Amino acid sequence: MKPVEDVLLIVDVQYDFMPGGALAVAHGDEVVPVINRLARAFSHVVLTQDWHPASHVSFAANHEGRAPFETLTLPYGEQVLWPVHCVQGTEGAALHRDLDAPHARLLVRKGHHEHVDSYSAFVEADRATPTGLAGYLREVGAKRIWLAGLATDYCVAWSALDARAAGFEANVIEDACRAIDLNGSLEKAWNDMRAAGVARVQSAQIEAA
Ligand code: VGL
Ligand code: ZN
Repeated sequence: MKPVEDVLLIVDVQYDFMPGGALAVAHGDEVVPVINRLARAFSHVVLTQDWHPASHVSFAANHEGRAPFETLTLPYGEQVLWPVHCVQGTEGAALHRDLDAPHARLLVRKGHHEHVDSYSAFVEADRATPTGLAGYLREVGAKRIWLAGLATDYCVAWSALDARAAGFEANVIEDACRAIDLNGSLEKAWNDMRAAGVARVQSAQIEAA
């Protein structure tokens, strides 16, 4: 790891994605100790936090007669309708208290626009509105992004694809992630990532510099 060029991006390690949470990811809590070990190998760590208003367009509850995990066509494309999750300021939106990365430099909150979702930490689901993360990473000289967190097939995958699109090397640390796996989404995510040149790595391969 080069302190400037390698950045660990820790995606959405929040209570609503943990077992028992509003949008529980199976075994989501198991990423925490793996990520804590990884965080010690990186001097440059960035966090993301899914951060929706209660009125958010991605919530099934905000569409009359619609149920969670159905899809809806929105002006920017197909949107999965989710259970209400990660509402700004709620306990469920908080980062897991055992996540141990006190040296993290930046926290990117995403999904805060009422009418647009954002799985990606880089560009919102309208594929036009940047979060500012690519600009930040370029400005500090980052070259390689290492991704961990939740969920493999949504926010991690979209972030990895957009990291590549923004010109960074992207590496998804598989055992530091867990998936939602809705209608084949996990297999599709790995296929899309492979096609885009995203590397699939394991945490044991990563050594501190
Ligand atoms: C996520 C679905 C909805 C994620 C966030 O963090 O992967 N998935 N919002
Ligand atoms: Zn969300």
